[in-house]
Amino acid sequence: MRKKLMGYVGFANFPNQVHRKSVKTGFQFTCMVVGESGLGKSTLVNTLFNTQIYPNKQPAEPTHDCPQTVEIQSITTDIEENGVRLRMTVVDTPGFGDFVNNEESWKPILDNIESRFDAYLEQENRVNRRKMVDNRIHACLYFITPTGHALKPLDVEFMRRLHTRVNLIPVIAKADTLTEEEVVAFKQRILADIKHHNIQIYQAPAYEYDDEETIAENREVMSKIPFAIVGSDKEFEVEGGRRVRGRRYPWGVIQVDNEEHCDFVKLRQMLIRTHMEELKEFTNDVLYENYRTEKLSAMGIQQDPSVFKEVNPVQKMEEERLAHEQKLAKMETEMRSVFHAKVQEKEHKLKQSEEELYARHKEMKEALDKQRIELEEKRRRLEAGRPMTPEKSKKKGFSFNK
Ligand SMILES: Nc1nc2c(ncn2[C@@H]2O[C@H](COP(=O)(O)OP(=O)(O)O)[C@@H](O)[C@H]2O)c(=O)[nH]1
Ligand SMILES: [Mg+2]
Repeated sequence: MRKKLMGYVGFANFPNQVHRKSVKTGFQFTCMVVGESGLGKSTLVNTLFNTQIYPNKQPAEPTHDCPQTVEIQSITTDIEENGVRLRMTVVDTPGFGDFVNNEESWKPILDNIESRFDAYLEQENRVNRRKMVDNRIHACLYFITPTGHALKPLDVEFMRRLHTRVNLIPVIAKADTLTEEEVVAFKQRILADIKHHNIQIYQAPAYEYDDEETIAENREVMSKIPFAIVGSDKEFEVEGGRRVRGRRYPWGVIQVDNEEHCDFVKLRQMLIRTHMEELKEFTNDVLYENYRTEKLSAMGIQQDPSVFKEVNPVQKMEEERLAHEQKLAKMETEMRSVFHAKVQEKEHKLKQSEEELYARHKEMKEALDKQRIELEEKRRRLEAGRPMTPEKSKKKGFSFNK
């Protein structure tokens, strides 16, 4: 039920308070990148934040012993833009898919994600919860090899294992190696595979109170998934003397920040400009919450339903709506009966005055008739030649001389 205020109260200023608080505390976001070696993960992260988060890698010596497991490396940087601070953590997973047998490549990554949930859960159970550190992974960019065919078993396995624990955002790596048509066909094939395997990739919620522009923008961003991306931290000069980030080929420069060349801009827009909070919220409210419930019930902790009566917001809204409707209906019937009574009263009054008028009319008519008869009588008497007394005739204005 929406109530209108009679005057200014001040809570229209809430968004400003939230704004001030957020700017003061800063923002924090953790993103994971997963994909086989050499797909451009490190390059993309550098491109995304326009900084050298990762130093240029020196290729390992041929004799160098390769690590036998997937490593998890995390780098945190503070980035500032217009006075707003963002603490960005990128979790890289070198070694994923690099082995002869990649069957369990997903395992160390899942373990890492869950141990971050555990750490958060442990903090929640502490006596002092004032200093909570949120190291949970808010988004996972999964790099798909630009084969132009379909998802590989490794891709399907990883996504199937991880989709209930993290916001999966699939991206087509090195999209400059595919033609425009190949990208379109590959995207369709990837989405079909994802659907076939019942994999839940990140889906942005739509809000009915968003303005049309925002809805259209979100739809546009979502329609690009899986994002076909090109990464580069090198700049080149293009015609017109502009310097752009891109990759140079004998036939031209592919521009990272040009939406006609790749979906990099859309990916950045979604991750940073439009959906960062959304991704964090979904991680906290759905992914983490499910993990927590599973974990606690596995430990034999059960919720007493009589103590925590869960409130279903949809049901509650429905109840409120019903109550509101009933109230409206009641008000309507009341108003109708009042109206009816008023009309009846008015009608009654009208009828009464009509009768009165009619009675008066009758009375006056009778008086008039009576006078007419009298006059008639007098006239007849006159004509019959019965003279009147002079005084009387003068009074009446008659003249005998005539
Ligand atoms: N064609 C192409 N090459 C890329 C792209 N991004 C990175 N590379 C190159 O791929 C190689 C591996 O990149 P790197 O970021 O180290 O990959 P990582 O192992 O996934 O971190 C480097 O030589 C990059 O220059 C891209 O979008 N297109
Ligand atoms: Mg790397």
